[in-house]
Amino acid sequence: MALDWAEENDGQKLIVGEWGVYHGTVYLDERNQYIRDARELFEENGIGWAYWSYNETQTVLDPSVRVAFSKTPSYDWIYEEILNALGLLCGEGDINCDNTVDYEDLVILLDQWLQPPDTPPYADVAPLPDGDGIADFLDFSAVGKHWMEDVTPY
Ligand SMILES: [Ca+2]
Ligand SMILES: [Ca+2]
Repeated sequence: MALDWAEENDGQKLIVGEWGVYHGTVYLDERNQYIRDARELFEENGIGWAYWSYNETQTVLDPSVRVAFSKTPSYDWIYEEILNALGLLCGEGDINCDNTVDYEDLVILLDQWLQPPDTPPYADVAPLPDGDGIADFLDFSAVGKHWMEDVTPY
């Protein structure tokens, strides 16, 4: 419905702000899957997103160790699995951040071949940590290095 509206209104851009999953009622694995599915759906449809929140009820932090609303947060509080589901922490060569390097990553790379990063997921994954502004043989090498492997960033 919203995508139809955007298309009918000169391709207006959409953004989903402050979305997330309440940690108090949903198991971590289910939260991660929902977050991954939603983020991928947004990105596949060119929809911007902003995950909510940093240190509150839908946090990316481990509620068993974090201090809510702390002014001195610790990296040790972070659920790296959630950052991975958000596409913010991917294994080497895993362009679409689904923890596997396979044909889907190769298709994305070929679609963006010799182009700068434009639309996520970005094929410019090499050199680590943030790429070099173009999808080329360095990125192909990262995909080839882990071809058909399961990769996780943690
Ligand atoms: Ca992948
Ligand atoms: Ca690159």
